[in-house]
Amino acid sequence: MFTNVGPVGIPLIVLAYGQDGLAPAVVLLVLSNILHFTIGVGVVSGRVDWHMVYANPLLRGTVLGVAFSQSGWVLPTWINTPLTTIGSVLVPMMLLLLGARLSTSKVSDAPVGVAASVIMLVVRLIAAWLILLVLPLQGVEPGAIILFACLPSAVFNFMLADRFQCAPNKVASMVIVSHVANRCVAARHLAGVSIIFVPYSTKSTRSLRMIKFYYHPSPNPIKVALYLEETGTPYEVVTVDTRKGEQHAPAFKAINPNAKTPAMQDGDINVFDSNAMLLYLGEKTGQFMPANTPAARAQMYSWLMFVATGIGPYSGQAVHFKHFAPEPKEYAVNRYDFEAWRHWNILNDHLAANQYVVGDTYTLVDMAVWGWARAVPFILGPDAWEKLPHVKRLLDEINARPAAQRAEALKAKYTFKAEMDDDARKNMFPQNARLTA
Ligand SMILES: N[C@@H](CCC(=O)N[C@@H](CS)C(=O)NCC(=O)O)C(=O)O
Repeated sequence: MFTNVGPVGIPLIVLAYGQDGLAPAVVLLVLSNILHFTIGVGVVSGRVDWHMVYANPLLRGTVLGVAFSQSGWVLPTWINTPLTTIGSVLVPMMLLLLGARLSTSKVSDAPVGVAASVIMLVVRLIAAWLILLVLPLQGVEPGAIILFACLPSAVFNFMLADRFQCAPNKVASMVIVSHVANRCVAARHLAGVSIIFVPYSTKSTRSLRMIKFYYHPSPNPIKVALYLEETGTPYEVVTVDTRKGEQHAPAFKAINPNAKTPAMQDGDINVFDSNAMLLYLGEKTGQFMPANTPAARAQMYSWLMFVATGIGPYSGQAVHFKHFAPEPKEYAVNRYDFEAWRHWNILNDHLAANQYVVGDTYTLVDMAVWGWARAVPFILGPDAWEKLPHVKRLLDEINARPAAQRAEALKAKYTFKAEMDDDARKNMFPQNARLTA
């Protein structure tokens, strides 16, 4: 019995591993399809019908796909767009046709269906385990193999059994039972309480699913915490106590060479700088992004960079000179207080005419603003909110969101050094060493 790689396997693996899962999924689809129409047909009919193999559209499509990708050919848009549209329509149509075809079958042998489904699952998991022992698979590949072992049986098994009259009712029972069982297991796995995957979930499959979030309770990390919370993205916190100097540890600098928080590891992908992380997560999840139009994306990039290069750095320097720098500092305080106010006023004016930073939906740019807006009285002074009512309105609205409360609550879960003593100053402001040298 071959598994349902196309309609079930590919969406499932892309759901679990994102775009990284697509390549191994397509390779498994092509391999499984070729085997199905050679060995599979041979088993049910007693001989291999090579015409069936050559006429297989998936095989022809694969040959064309490989030829295009190797040669660098690109289809003109006027062919590519209608073909993509037809392809998108054909997938649900194929599912409907397969479902309709299956509905004409007789499920007369449910016990055989149950027994065969259990045996197939066990055999496939053993085979997957052996493959993992023998082949040096990397990245998402081990997880993909395990996922594929758990797929239900393809409807094609029934169609071929029916065509060659090889126990079609028994095969129909196996297909139906395995689909029902698969839905239960997949739902449990995606809910994070998998029973089947736990013993087999090698380090790579687990770490790929769980983002490592390098966190300190300060404005830049907390905006990313908010995004992770808003999207329900699973993550594990790794604390970086910057007052203790943990940001300078070589292991952390291998992830963020800039030696600042936040940073993250998504499987074997490292991302650093809070705004880059927001964009990375936005592209990965597709959530809290503005409309996918040039105009909306232009607004997103412009305002995100305004926060990244203006609001953040000027606010940070204003805090530094007002609260931490030694005297004399009048010139620096004047410059950074002036620039911080100038940036916050620009944002306030923009928010006077717009509910959110980018148009009328809450996006990752509002989250980037939120990280710093929480600290406005510390940055600009206790009366600052009187002059920035529109920023305050956005801050209050985001503060009321449960995700924001969960992001804020992270701070209380971990212990960080609170004192700004000589050691903390040495770790946070290493430039001072040049003054005493
Ligand atoms: N551009 C970076 C700035 C990161 C940054 O300055 N992080 C601060 C916390 S908000 C930090 O880690 N400071 C410790 C240090 O400067 O040593 C970002 O947006 O992530």
